Amino acid sequence: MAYRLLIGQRSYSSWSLRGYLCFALFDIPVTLEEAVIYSPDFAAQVRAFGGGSSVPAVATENGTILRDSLSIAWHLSEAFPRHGLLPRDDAARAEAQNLIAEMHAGFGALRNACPMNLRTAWADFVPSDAVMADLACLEARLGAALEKSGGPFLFGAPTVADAFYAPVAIRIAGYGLPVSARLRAYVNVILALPAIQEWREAGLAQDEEVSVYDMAPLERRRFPQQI
Ligand SMILES: N[C@@H](CCC(=O)N[C@@H](CS)C(=O)NCC(=O)O)C(=O)O
Repeated sequence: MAYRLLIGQRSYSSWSLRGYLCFALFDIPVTLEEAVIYSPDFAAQVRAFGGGSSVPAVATENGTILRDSLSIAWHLSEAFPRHGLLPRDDAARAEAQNLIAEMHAGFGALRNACPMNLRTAWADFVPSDAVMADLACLEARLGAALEKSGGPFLFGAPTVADAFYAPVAIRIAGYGLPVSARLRAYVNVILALPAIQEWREAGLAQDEEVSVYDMAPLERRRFPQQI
């Protein structure tokens, strides 16, 4: 089946990255098309693709449009039941679905305070109490999954849960957020994924800086390969 995936700038679009990883981590072929977030053409680009008002969006071979990262994940997990998008074990699959839903609906303080940025890291970021509360929740949720599975991914092998938490790992690395040794090891597993490295390289090569994501007066640092 030939899928088309509409994404925003790779350096910045965390939801696009989640959508992309739902294909890339499971070797599901997809053709990428690009829209430019914060450009005057963005709404028309998404409309021309057939999407809603945001990226990612997916067009299936028969023209069905999936206009949200969560519907992309559910569709692919049903269309490719043998590709391991969700854990096979019933309890693990239910917990993966919990984590995916919680990421999609929550962690607003962390997401707002620390926009994903694969072009640069920021020095001396001071997390607010609300961001620290999100980090504590991440420690509890991801820590429990990693302890149970033994890692290196949340449920042992990569699943959609890792696709959904990858941008959080990138934020932890980019803003130097304080995390446990267990979470740091998980962040490093995500940063080392070839799919993440290729995505980042492509973004560095072609994206222009978007001022909305500038965290000045924080100082820029080279984005780390590992933390
Ligand atoms: N609920 C959507 C959220 C997608 C989203 O907010 N995407 C951002 C880019 S990361 C976007 O398209 N922003 C531009 C806009 O909404 O105008 C999903 O999960 O796919």
